[in-house]
Amino acid sequence: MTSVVLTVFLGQTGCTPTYLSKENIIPKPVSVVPTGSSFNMNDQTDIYVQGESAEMKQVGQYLADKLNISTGLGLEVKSTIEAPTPGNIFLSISGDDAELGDEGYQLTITKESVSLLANKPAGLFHGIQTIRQILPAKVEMNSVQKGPWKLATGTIRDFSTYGYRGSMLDVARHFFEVDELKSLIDQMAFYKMNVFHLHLSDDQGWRIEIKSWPNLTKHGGSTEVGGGEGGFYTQEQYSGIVKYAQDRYITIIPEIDMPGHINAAMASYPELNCNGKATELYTGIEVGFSSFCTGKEITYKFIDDVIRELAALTPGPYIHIGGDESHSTKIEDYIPFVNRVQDMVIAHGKKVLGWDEIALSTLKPNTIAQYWAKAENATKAVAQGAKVLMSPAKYAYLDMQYDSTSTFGLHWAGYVEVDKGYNWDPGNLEPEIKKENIIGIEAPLWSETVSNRQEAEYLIFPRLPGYAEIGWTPVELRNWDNYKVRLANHGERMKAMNINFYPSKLVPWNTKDVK
Ligand code: IFG
Repeated sequence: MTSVVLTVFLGQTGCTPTYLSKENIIPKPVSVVPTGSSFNMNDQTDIYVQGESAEMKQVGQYLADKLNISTGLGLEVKSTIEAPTPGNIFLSISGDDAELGDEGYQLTITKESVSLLANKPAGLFHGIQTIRQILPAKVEMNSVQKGPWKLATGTIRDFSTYGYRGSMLDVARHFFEVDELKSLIDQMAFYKMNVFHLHLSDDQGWRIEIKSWPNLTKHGGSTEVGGGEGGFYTQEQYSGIVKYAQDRYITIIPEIDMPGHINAAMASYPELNCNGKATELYTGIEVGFSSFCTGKEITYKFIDDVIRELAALTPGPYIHIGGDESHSTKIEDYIPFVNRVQDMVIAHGKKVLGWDEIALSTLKPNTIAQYWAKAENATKAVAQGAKVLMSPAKYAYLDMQYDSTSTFGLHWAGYVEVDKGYNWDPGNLEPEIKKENIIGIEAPLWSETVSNRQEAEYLIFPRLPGYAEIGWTPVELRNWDNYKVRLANHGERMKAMNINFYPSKLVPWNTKDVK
């Protein structure tokens, strides 16, 4: 009787610790077992990491940095061999919890301690995002906020459904500065996403320095859609972006789109053109008018130089070769071109990703087809034994308008409101594409209609957390009515993170300000 009374009493006074199962975690964890009490972080709390490795200390420091700004508690990171004294946070690695895989974690919170356990540091990093999300939203503010800083007690066991959970930013149509990319990387990390695909070249711009072909950025990077000044990443800047992402367990996949979407290169080097004349720079938004001269050997020398330099800047396993909308390349030229370019990427030690049209060629064993428009292409890829990356434009294209009134975006694939972006299952979308054929999901943002972080965020949020959940959470645990309430409670977190999200009318936002 006493315990019931106690619970009721606490409930009435409002000091009942929030129940772990009532927290608004996105992606939804696989299992949450609440125990109904709370752990109170205070200025005696520190973060202990198991062992002396630099990576463990770096993960611990990431958590400390995320918490110290807003709590002012001055959490320090310390090394230890065994569990620390009560009142602290403990990050440790175990090798024998197979179900968690490389990215999963177990978070155990009692009144006395917070313990985060994983097989790999990546799992600890993902568990840290969950810790952030079960603290009050004001923890994301970038100035000291009043406490208390309570964590509801219980155990969370969590791991991902798909290994590839990504987003893409088209930095070719409009150029985005390094700090804008880093901001998006931070936001993706918060939702446990682990791949960031950069669309680095297109008709309107070439955005990555290639030392053996300097005019690509000098001339080809000098403009953008609408005629603005464009821009590009030096190899040093690009390596900085790769490291920033890697420190957040996010893999960068660079894309050089070919043989179409290649006007920026054709404008930069006359010798690449069949007629020996450079094309004009292009600042419109038409597609399909450009093509490599697939019959000239210099084309393959060029491509090999580009892939060699890009591979040296890419610790990740993939280089994306594009292959989409090659309407100005004859199919009898397209197929051998894609076959040959796959071999070049592999020769430089990388695996190939390409848009679904590449399935018209002979896919090499590890090549992945990115399904965006034609299911029959993706089905051809599956028939060749290839894996498919799911980016169906009518559900996952972040540049699709929310509805006919929304400010930015296009609508050639239809309108994608927040519920439509969430309410689909990659493994049951196309009859021929089964879950076992799917490597994961990616939500691309094409930038014809957006040119800076605020405009991009209007399209990316609040849809991105939904794609993160589709990639992470088992489909049996997902439903829109439950998700929209959790998303609504992320409104104050996105505000605290200064994210310019679209306030969809389909989400019951808790409009109270962050406090
Ligand atoms: N399709 C083109 C993109 C971009 C997009 C805008 C792909 C693979 C339409 N190719 O999507 O370059 O223009 O929604």
